[in-house]
Amino acid sequence: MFETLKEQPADKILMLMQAYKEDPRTQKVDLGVGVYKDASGNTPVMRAIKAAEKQLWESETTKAYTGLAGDPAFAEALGKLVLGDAVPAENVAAAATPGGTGAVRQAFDMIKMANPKARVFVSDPTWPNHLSILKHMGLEIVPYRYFDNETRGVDFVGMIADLHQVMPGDVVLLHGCCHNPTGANLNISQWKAVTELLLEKQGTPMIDIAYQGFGDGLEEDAAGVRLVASSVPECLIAASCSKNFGIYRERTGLLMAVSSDASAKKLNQGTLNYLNRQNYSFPPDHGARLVTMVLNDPELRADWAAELEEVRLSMLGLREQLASELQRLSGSDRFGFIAQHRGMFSRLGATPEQVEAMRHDHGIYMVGDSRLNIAGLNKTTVPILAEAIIKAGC
Ligand code: PLP
Ligand code: TYF
Repeated sequence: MFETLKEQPADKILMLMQAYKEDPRTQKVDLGVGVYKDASGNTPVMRAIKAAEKQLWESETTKAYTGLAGDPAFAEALGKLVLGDAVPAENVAAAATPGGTGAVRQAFDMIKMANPKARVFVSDPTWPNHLSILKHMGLEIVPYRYFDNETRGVDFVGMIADLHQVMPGDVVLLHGCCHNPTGANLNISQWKAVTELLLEKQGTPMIDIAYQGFGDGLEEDAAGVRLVASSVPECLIAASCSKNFGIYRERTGLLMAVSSDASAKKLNQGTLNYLNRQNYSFPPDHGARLVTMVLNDPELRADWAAELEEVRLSMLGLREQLASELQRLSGSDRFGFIAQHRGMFSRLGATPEQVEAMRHDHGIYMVGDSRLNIAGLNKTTVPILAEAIIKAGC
């Protein structure tokens, strides 16, 4: 029967990862997949995570099942990290999921259960997995303008104009911070304007937050999510711990369904539990447990926050170095946006031919849409990239 299956398109980011590995050149730079790398190209296990793992190994007495929504202590700790005091805990239903992707998938499933005709508004561009999962699930996708190719900032006028099409029962997917793939983000007054528009149009926000702490800081990066969650009658929040806890392969995420009064929590919680059970029963626990331990132990938490801050500042330093190197080589400020963008990614705005030329001539691997992972750089490779960008005619 399987001969009826069709070839499915591969993930371009993951394909690029493979192509990089297969490139025999020694002089090559991987700016593809969104994984943090230190100056020597390693993706370290964070100190607090290592310490928590050691403690866990010594203290864990059982690996019996947790609950369908995972350990409630994880939901509480991560919920608080994301939402702060923006909404009372009684209004938040939550379920642990396999990574942020799992949370995104469960969120779309919950939307489909509630309203199979929901249209999901997504930024143009967005993380390719958003589109691929929505397509797979048969939910209608409506792109909204987001990136201004001239300024490389947010096309806010276009975004607001497109979100005027939202109708009751529709969902608007927003990136909580550190927009993937562009690096261009809403400021807080723009978040306010979007929130007001969604209230007016009665659209439901869904926020995907996968890089809290990678942009302007742990609290700053959550400001938009908190504003939305405290203003609207209901919203969904998909949070990932892959990047900010460096536990990519542990598959740790949380889906939260926030409502404006506690009465909806029971129904939302039951739905999240149900959805987990349909897909994998109990979510993975190891990463979630480490995150809970780190967040609930003042010493581990302080060390984690300090290391995360080092990571954030190292990426900011690379952004500034790259922007100033490009200013020097081009004699213009047209690459200033690189220092303005936040998070791991920046979209350069190069053509696919220019991206290919940088790969062919200089061994520089970035995603075809000219997204580059800033964390793939170090002080030595920044000038190599800057020269390649200028030579490619960007
Ligand atoms: N959402 C966005 C926008 C992402 O960039 C990512 C990737 O890291 C995720 C969600 C989820 O990642 P993971 O499933 O590895 O937690
Ligand atoms: O955008 C990225 O590079 C990260 C990692 O199917 C990623 O979000 C990439 C592709 C994918 C899952 C995760």
